[in-house]
Amino acid sequence: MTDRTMTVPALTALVTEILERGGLSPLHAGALARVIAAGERDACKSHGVYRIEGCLRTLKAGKVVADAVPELHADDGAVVRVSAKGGFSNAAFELGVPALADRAASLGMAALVINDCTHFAALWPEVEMLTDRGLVAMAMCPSYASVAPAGGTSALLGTNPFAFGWPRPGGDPYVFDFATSVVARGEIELHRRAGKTLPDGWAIDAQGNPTNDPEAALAGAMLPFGGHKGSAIATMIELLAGVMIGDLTSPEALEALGTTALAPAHGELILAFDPARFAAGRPGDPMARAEALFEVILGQGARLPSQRRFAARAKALSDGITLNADEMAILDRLREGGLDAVS
Ligand code: NDP
Ligand code: PYC
Repeated sequence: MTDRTMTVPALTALVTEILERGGLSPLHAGALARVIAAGERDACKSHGVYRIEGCLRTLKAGKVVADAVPELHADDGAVVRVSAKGGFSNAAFELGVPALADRAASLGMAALVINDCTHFAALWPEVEMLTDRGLVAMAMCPSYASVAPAGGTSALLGTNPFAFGWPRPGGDPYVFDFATSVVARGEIELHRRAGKTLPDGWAIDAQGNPTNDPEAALAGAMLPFGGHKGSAIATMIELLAGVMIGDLTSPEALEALGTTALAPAHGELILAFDPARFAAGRPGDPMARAEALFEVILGQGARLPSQRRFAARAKALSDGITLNADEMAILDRLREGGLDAVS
């Protein structure tokens, strides 16, 4: 088996085929394949093809509904709800976006609440779907207890991702998307697989002592980014995207799942704002003022978040995506063996 380069549509089709072979309905296989292929396209390895086996493992364990049909509940109000009915979050998000965008355009702001979903994905594809519609967006969700609160000794909070997007006329949006742990848990797993030690400050072991060993980190706890600040933001996400929307917090999600080897089930909260409505009557065009701010950031030699990702995207769209021999071997094994090939 050697490295292989393929187009984004070819990788999307291959991942769709693998997920359908594993038993996911075409609705879910397509939605998952789009975000997984986008992860590879944008060089976001922690949420690329490496996630396929975890999704199939979750399916094999009976912890996600393979053919769930998400249900939309929207009225004239600012809160749009989608029940994922125990399926993956991605199709539920795609179902909710038109109603969320419509409500945000007519009310100035709106929220999409997704309940009862299994969530494994990066959030930037979601905020980008909203910036593509001219909206400012935020997305957040719990995960499962795997991060110690600042000053604490054991896993309680999730790696709780938070993403923000601001549309930029004629260009890529301003987007950031990060775990509220020092890194995503996927990075620890990728270090373990590569036999690499962890940098200082990423994790503690099961006894609460600092560790550089990925195995000990997975058995212990990750640390929040920025000490007490990341810890507080992660806690806010437990409150807003867990407690407030009547869904599971990260410790509850871990208790329900019983393991961190599968994708967790909980809810997600997405907020959308129409910037023109917020700025109405005030001096200055918000889009132009934002551009001026970005220019000063870049003028200092700093880079904007997602710039690396957009550069990787441009390259992948012109040259294709290259997967290494190990990644291709996993894809071939899963395509041939379906759920029987899931380790
Ligand atoms: P990273 O630390 O890799 O990146 C965080 C953000 O910071 C990105 O937007 C990145 O842009 C930006 N960035 C990085 N370096 C710089 C820099 N020097 N200057 C300006 N911006 C910079 O992300 P994480 O490891 O924390 O998270 C990775 C992914 O994992 C996220 O997409 C997140 O949604 C996902 N995740 C999902 C979870 C879930 O439960 N579903 C849980 C936890 C994480 P760029 O990409 O261009 O480098
Ligand atoms: O990378 O931390 C992570 C993660 C948890 C659930 C999905 N991704």
